[in-house]
Amino acid sequence: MEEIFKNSKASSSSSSSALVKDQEEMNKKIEEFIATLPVESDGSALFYQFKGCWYPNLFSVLTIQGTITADLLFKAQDSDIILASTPKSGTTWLKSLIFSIVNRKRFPPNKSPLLTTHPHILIQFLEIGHYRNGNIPRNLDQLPKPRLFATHSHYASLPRSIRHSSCRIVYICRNPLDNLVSLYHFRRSFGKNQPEMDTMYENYSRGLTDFGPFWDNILGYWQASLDKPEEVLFMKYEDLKEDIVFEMKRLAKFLGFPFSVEEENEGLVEEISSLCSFEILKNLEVNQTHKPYREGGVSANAFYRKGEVGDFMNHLNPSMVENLMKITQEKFAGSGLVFKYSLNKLHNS
Ligand code: PPS
Repeated sequence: MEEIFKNSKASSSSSSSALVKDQEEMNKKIEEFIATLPVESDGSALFYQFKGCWYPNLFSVLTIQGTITADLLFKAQDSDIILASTPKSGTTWLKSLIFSIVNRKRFPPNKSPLLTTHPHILIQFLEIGHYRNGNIPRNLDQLPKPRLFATHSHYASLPRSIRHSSCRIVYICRNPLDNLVSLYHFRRSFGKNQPEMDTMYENYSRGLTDFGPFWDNILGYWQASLDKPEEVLFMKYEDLKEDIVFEMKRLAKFLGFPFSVEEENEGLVEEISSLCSFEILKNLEVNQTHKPYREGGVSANAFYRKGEVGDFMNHLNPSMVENLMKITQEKFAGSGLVFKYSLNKLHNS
């Protein structure tokens, strides 16, 4: 794979026609490389396996193409903030929170761009957004600092410059049962011909899911958060649901934007948490529409469904629940990682 860009000048050429030609050449090489990778269908979409991660091929967006391009060309800055997540684990929520915390001096909650802009536009993914389909963005240097990016990649597959910089990474994940159910509904919002729950469950259990295996995605960041706690913050959807104020303060401190005593006394933490709450965001016009949140993207409202812990009980049968919890327990054995499956009960997983 390293050979792909060896002689490429795509990131440094000066004339635009040369850039386009370089980009086309790179994309061709990447496409040829992708054709050599293991590929599987989940009954509806194709998935390519690269460095142990299953990359979905959705909406003609070759996610893996974006991943490889970002790996080779993205130049991280130490002040960057990277939001990483397993899909359907609270990414949209955390995008809203991080954007609001970091930009609170520029945008107080009542003037927040979140009121009129989808969170996925305010913080874009590297592989699915900026670099999707092998696009090479030219304007990332002009983004306000700290620059905010998102990714679903495994820790080991993050763009190399992120791994070699000291930018801050915030990771969020969620218990696998609610995660699977959320993913199931998300896929149904794509239209007909999506896998039924039985099929999704089978695929999920053997690791074939967006940016899966689910457990590997989590364990990479979990280990990184133990090794480098000042650079990687590990968060869980259930913890945010349980105590948003505590989690927001933890997040803000980690990001280098701690809330001052005055801000706390003024109720700013609660104001931001309220702005970013499921009830408020879901009901904003910008998030209610069926229209794609960006060209070629998913419907804006597909990112807001129920927003609860424990909804799996309404969708998975007892044997699915038991089996997924057992797999999770085995995969996380010895790691110290546990998930909450309801907000009152703590299961060892
Ligand atoms: S994605 O596609 O990876 O960006 O999806 P992601 O945002 O990670 O996950 C979507 C689920 O998160 C719920 N959601 C929220 N929960 C609480 N608060 C807020 N503000 C919020 N915004 C989105 C969303 O409803 C999905 O969960 P389910 O269980 O399907 O409702």
